[in-house]
Amino acid sequence: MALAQSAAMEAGYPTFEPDACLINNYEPGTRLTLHQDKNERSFDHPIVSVSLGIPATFLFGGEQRSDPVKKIQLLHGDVVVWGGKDRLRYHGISQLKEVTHPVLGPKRINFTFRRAE
Ligand code: MD6
Ligand code: FE
Repeated sequence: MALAQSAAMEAGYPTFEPDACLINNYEPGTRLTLHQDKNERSFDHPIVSVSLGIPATFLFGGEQRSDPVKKIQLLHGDVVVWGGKDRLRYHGISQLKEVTHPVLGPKRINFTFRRAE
């Protein structure tokens, strides 16, 4: 929570008060297809994503699923914040490689902090 709030602060969202955290557990070979995070009541708050374990390629697209995507390598401990005009951009995770992390093993854990209510 403290990490999420300090990352949000640094990214320009000083009033972010998350009330939910989704935890995704990924194994090698799994992926997360392009999607928008739209289950929250308001899109005025950012999403803060914390990644642990094996590397992943984050796909950051546009407002349409068919828009081109930017590929961003996420390593253990990386934090991504998106909000404001970028809050509803399509995003996803490419298929994870068959690798092992020295602490977590063959696994990636992602936390996304949100304001759901
Ligand atoms: C990630 N996660 O794993 C990005 N979205 O880096 C997400 O985009 C996500 O983990 C909706 C629900 C859970 C998630
Ligand atoms: Fe998402």
